[in-house]
Amino acid sequence: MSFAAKPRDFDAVIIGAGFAGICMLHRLRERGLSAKVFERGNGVGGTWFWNCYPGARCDVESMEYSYQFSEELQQEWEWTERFATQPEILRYLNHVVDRFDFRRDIQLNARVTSAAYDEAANRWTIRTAEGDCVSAKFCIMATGCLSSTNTPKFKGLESFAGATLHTGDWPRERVDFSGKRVGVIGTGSSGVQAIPLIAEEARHLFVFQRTPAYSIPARNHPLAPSVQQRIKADYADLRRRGAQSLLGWDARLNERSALEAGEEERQAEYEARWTTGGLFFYGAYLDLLSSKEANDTAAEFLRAKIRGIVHDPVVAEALSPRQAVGCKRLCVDTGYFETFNRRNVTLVDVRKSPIEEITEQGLRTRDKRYELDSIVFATGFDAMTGALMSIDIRGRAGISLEGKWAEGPRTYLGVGTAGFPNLFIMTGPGSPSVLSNMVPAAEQHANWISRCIDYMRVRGMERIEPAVEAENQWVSHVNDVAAATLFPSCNSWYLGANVPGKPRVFMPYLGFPAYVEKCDEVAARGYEGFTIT
Ligand code: NA7
Repeated sequence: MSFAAKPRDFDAVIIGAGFAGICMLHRLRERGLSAKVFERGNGVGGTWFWNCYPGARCDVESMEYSYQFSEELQQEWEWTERFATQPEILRYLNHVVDRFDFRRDIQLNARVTSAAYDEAANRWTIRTAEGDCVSAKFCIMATGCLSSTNTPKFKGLESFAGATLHTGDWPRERVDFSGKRVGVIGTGSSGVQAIPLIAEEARHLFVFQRTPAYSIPARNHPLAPSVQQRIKADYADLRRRGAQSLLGWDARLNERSALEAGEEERQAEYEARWTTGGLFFYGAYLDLLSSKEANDTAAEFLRAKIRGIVHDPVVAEALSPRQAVGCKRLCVDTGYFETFNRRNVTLVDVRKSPIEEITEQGLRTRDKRYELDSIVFATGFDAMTGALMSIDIRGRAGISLEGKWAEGPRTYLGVGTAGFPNLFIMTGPGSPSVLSNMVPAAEQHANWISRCIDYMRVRGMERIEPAVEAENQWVSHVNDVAAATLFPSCNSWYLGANVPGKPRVFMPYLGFPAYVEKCDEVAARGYEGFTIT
């Protein structure tokens, strides 16, 4: 049975063909529902399509950053490296789309501009900038958490005569920096990955840093077939360990407190994590993200590493973060701090001397002018809400999502929002999303949403939307969980603090296992907290 009525009507429209949209399509298709995916890029992949800057690489290990919905797929795909590069992830997603014949339901180069709910018809009307107009019973936002780029509105931005680039919207063709004077603004994960490679090519690289980043060496290496075979022999075990871990991937969490451990033991633990490389550092101690005193021990360890790598003590000091470790997303690098020992690299501390304007020739800080041929904005994203807000989403009685979320996003479980029936948000604010492993998080939502649709179909139900009280309680709970951690103590994109004027609200939910349990419980109780008719 299908809900569809006319050819341009679908059971569901999915907006976005990244990891989330693709597995959502799979789940709907296997139920025989009609679905259409709109994707603004001219390829699938979402954030992995757009972020093709030099050095772009996932910092969750490849074997865990992949789909679980098909055992055959899990078994047949061979990752080549411990941490996959952006091109390899894009190859993987294209393989998935072809292998399961998804492409025929995905319309590329289609930017959705509006989605409006018609109460009388109980249908959503979805329009694109290219002139498409379709209707659907369910509207599913798979628009991604990091897909709307943030370019600070510097004075004179338009006047620059050279090339401007953004890491999150990088040209498809190779950019050649050889012989060029390049400025990179921003030292978050994207800057940290791109800077070492741009430095190797550029005549001179100026790094404009506002907040120094903590970064752990990736220690990336080719993935030996024997290692893959061992994991594949019991893939479910790795997936189970991931699902049971706070962050949704197996961080090998040490259950001890950093403060219980003696100095020697702590140094050994941190050293072991540093040597292993990657985000395992998060798992060093249970209280790293909740106790400032515990966190200080890790911060000092990481600052000492920077002092040990960077030859010039003044530069090392400028590169040393003061915020809590992990408060802003921990970075993972290959040769980042070493890059500042190169003679063609200059660190510019724009916290001390802010960027005042972009000029025709380059950039001017309060104290100095820099002549540049290219400026790379590694300035991040309007995270978690930006892509949703770029679409005019209207619910019951024409209320706009933008209006409803003016003081910050409000959702129930990050998956629905009161006043917007039959609208599902994948990895939305209020769900673990960016504080977990995005691929299992997206799949968990695809599974939950599709089972919810099953529940409705079996019972002849037509509408689902969160009850306001349930939503209010959930928003408070998300904030309470965050308030018990060090996350609110710095200006991160988790809080929207990187975009001037954005409400300061902690958006993701910390705790993948607790979240999954809650979602399952809600479903088992007949979608408790939702009004379902
Ligand atoms: P991030 O982590 O938001 O980093 C953006 C960087 O740009 C960060 O260093 C910012 O400094 C800097 N920035 C932003 N605006 C300005 C202005 N106006 N002036 C100077 N510097 C600025 O984005 P990424 O793309 O690196 O990473 C996003 C996520 O992708 C990452 O966390 C992973 O999950 C994958 P600030 O820290 O705000 O002082």
